[in-house]
Amino acid sequence: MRILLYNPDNGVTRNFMPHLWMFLLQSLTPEGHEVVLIDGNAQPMDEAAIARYVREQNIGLVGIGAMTRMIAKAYRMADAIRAVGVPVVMGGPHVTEEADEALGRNGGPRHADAVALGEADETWPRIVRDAACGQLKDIYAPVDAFGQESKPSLKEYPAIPWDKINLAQFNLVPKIAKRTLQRIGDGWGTFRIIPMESGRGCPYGCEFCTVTGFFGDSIRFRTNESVVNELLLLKARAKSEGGQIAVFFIDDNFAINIKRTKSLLRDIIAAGAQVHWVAQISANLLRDEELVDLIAASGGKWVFIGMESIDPANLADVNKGFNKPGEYAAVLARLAERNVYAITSFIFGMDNDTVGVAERTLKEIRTWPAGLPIFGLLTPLPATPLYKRLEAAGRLTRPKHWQEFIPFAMAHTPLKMTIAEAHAEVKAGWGAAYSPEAMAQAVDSLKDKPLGYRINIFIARMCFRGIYFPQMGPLSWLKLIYQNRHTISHLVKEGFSTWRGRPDNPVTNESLGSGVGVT
Ligand code: B12
Ligand code: SF4
Repeated sequence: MRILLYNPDNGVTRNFMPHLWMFLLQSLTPEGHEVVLIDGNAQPMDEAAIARYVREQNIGLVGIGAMTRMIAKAYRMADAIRAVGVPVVMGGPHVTEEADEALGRNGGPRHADAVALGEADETWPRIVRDAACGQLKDIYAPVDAFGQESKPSLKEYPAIPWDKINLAQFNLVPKIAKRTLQRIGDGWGTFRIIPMESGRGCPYGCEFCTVTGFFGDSIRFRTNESVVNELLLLKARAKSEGGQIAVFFIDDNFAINIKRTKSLLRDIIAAGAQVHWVAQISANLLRDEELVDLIAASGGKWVFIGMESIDPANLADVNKGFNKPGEYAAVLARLAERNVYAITSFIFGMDNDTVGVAERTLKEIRTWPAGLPIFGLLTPLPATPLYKRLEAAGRLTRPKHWQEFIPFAMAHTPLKMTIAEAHAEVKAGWGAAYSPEAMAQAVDSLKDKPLGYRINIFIARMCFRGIYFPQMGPLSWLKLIYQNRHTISHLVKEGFSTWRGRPDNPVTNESLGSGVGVT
C-alpha cells in the first residue's frame, strides 16, 4: 500500500522546519508499504490538488497530523481525500483532545475514518495493518495489556534513515542562490533545519500548555548513543551533499534533567557529533554555568526561552512562577558570553496586562543582548487548564476558535484591557522589535564579534519578522531589503574587506565566524 503522510500549512506563514512526526511514523511503518511525505509548508496544496495527488499516485491511506491552528485546513483536506474514496487517519495534539469533532460525533460532519489518540509510536503499525485489510477502527489509543494508558519508552527509538530520506522539499536555500552558495566554504548548496527529540514530557504544567497533559509529567529519554548516532548521520549527509544542517532539539525543555543533558552534551562532543543546534530551555535551568559551557561547546547556537511576561503576577496566574523576570538579563548575558543567543517568547493579553505592556517589555528587551523576541497572545488551547478556567468563567468569546483560524486574534477577553487593545500591543511589539532601526541596533550590538554573527542575527531577524508580517512573495522581500538597505550595505562592505584582507581569499566559515548557520 502507498501511504501519504501530510501536514497542512497554517495558510499564513511558512514553517522553517519539517515535522518530526512524519519521519518518525515513516520509520515505524511495517515493511511492505511505501510512505511519501508532503509538508504543506514546503509544498502548498489546496483541496483539489491533494485529491488529484492521491488518485494519481494510487495512495491507499492518508495520515494527517495538525496542531489546533491548522485543524480547519486539515479537515478540509481530509474531506477532499475522503471524497475520492481514500481513508484518512488523523493524529496529533488537536484530535487527541477533540476526537469526537474529527469523527463527526458531536453533531458536525465527519472528517476522519480513524483517529490516533496521543503518542502513536506503538499504535501506528496496527493502524497500517488494519487499513491494509480494510478494517480501520474509529479510535486507536495507546494502552497496555490491562487497558491502562501507556506512554512509549524512548529507549528503543527507531533509527530515522536520514541518509536516504528525500529532503529536497525542505531545503531553505533559494534555488536562485544554490549554485553560488555551494562554492562558499564548506558548501551552502543546501541548508536544512532538522527536528530531533532527545526526550519527551514536561512536569511543569503551565496553564496554557498542552504538553504536560499530552506527553505526561514523567519524562522519558532516548539513549545518548541513539541521539549521537542520529547527529552523526545528519552531519555525514550534509557533508556528502556540500550543504549545511542545523538541528532543532524539539524537547519541550531540553535541560529538564540537567545531569542527563550534560552527559548527552559531553557524549556529543566526545563523538565529534557537533552540529549547530537550537533547543528550548526554560530560564531557571540556565543558571548552571557548566551547562551553558557545554551548550556552547556542543554546537548550541540559539536557545528558545518561553519568558512569557516580565510581570511576576502574570507568571503566577499561568502557573509559571518558576520564571523569574529579575534574572532574565543575567541568563541572556551568560549565553551571549559564549556566543549563544536567545529566541525570547512573550505572551500578551494575560490577566494582569494593561495597555502599554508592549513598550514596557521592549524597554527591558533593549537592555538585553541581541536576540529574537517573539510576541503572541494568550490562547486557550483545547483541554488545557486555561481553557477550562476561561470557559468556567464565561470568558471565551470564540469557544471553537480553531474552526476559523485567524492569526494573532484572541478567543477570550483579557481582564484589564480589551481584545482590540491586546491585538494592538502585539502589533506594537512586532513593529518596534523588527523595525529597520531595531535591526541595525541588533547588528551593531555585535560589533565586537566576527562578521558571521552579525550576518546571522540579521538574516534570522529578517526571517523571524515574517512570523507576524508574512513575507510571502519576492515583492515583500524586496521591500524589506530596501527598508534595511543601510544595514545590508554595511554588512556587504565589511564582507568584502574581510574577504580581500585574507591571504588566499577563501570565504570560509572561520573567516565569517562560526555564528553562521542557524535559524
Ligand atoms: C517543534 C514545535 C514547533 C515548531 C514547528 C513544528 C515543527 N516543524 O516541528 C515551531 C517552533 C515553529 C512551533 C511553532 C508553534 N507551535 Co509548536 N511545538 C513544537 C513542539 C515543541 C514539538 C513538536 C514535535 O515534533 N513533537 C514530537 C512529536 C514526536 O510529537 P507529535 O508531533 O505530537 O507527534 C506524535 C503524536 O501526536 C502522533 N501524531 C502526530 N501527528 C500524527 C499524525 C498521524 C496520522 C498519526 C497517526 C499520529 C500523529 O504521533 C506522534 C508520535 O507519537 C510541540 C510540543 C511537543 N512536545 O510536541 C509544540 C506544539 C506542537 N506547538 C504548539 C503551538 C501552540 C505552537 C504555536 C502556535 C506557538 C505560537 N503561539 O506561536 C506555533 C505555530 C506554528 C505554525 N506553523 O503556525 C502546541 C500545539 C498545541 C495544539 N493543540 O495545537 C504544542 C503542542 C506545544 C504547546 N505549548 O502546547 N512549534
Ligand atoms: S515549561 Fe514549557 S513545555 Fe513545560 S508545561 Fe511550561 S510551557 Fe509547557
